[in-house]
Amino acid sequence: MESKKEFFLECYKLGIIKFGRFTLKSGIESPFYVDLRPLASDPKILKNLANYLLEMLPLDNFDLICGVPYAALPMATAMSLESYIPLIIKRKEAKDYGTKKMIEGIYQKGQNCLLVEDVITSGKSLLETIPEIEQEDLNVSDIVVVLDREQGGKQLLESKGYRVHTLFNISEVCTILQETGDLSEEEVKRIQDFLLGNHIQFEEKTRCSYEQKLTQAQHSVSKKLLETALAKKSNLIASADVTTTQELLALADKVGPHIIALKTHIDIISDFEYEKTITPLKELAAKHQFLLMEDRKFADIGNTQELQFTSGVFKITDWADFVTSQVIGGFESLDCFKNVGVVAIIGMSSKGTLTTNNYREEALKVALSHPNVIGGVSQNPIPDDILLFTPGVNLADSGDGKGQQYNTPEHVFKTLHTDFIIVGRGIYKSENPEAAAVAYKNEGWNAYVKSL
Ligand code: S5P
Repeated sequence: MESKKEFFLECYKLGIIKFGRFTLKSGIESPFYVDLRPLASDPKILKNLANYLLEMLPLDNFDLICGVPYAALPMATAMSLESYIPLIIKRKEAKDYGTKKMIEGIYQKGQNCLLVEDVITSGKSLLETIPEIEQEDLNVSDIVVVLDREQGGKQLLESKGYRVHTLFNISEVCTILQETGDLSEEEVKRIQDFLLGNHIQFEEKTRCSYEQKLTQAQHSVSKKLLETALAKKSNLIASADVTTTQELLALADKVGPHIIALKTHIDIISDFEYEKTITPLKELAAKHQFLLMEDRKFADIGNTQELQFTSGVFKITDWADFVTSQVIGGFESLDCFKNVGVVAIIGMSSKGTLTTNNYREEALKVALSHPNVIGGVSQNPIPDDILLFTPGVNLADSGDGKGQQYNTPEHVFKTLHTDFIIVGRGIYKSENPEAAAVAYKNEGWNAYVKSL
């Protein structure tokens, strides 16, 4: 087996400890959160874990093994398989029919049972579990624990005469993760403070204002968007998902004064003709001072994206100020968007989207490093370096029955620190699209100001 430290790092990769700001069941705020259940989903790790735990123990002492439900059940099972010590199962609640037994399996009075627990904090839950086993005339002398949160549990149980064997404790975990660069000195200090029982202060993360973002903005399109937002006191992008040129132009003229950009899906316009559709649209954009955002969501290799961007009937390169693009084709696939800003699709708003945590993390790396990228579309916060665009905003509905999921402007500004909201049907399907645009503009602006 590898060293204990290497083994811990393998476990850590499964996401068993998270650092940040968490509210525990008790209402206390903790700088870390532990959940060891993912360990059971990696058979090799689970088997190694069982052997690490067994290695610490005087095995001849035990006739039985029992895990505290639920997280420790697979651990206890794996230990039983590795050691041939029989397993018994403790129920969480007694059956309300039949035998009313609390313990399932084969055992005899007077046998000694090893108790397995995933995490020990104050020790109180173990002190509730032990009597339930002892009640069946079984002896408990030893408890083996995977992670000690070092909040008094070990001492409490030892003071009652139990031996507690712990594989990892949070202090050594911090040391390992500081060595690997996963934790900063400041974070470790905060965790130590927390373990000493001190009330710790979390910094309130504040959002950057449009003015601050404007001073940092590198790309001319980011600057233009931020300047327009400040001038119009609007962070609204209307999504014009209409299917005729006439509807598109009528909507653009009505909502134009209240928005910072009009988002198109130009390939859904059935009577598209460059001269009849784009030329007047560009005039309206100039008249009402909004930008044109083509939501093409490119998702191919660089060469194909370049052709889709510059050729065909739509000639997006000639008129769009910025476009959306997936980053699935990798960094170089974004090189072709030379004269526009790119908004990278980081996370989608639809139910069951494949833009999971891992995907978003990788997508962000591409987005943050590419000079053409001005922002990202996401339903999660993203770093302040780029602008956050959030669709899936609607004041009246929570979904559309086709997978779309909606939030309110207030929610996205407060929790995501979004920069711009994208509203489609909330505006163009409204009986009075202009009034709806004004309502979303005001809601969005007030929510932004409140979030500062
Ligand atoms: O994750 C996303 C990304 C985008 S760009 N979810 C989205 O809904 N969109 C787009 O935003 C979508 O293609 C549509 O044009 C608009 C939302 O429209 P609504 O009618 O649901 O507000």
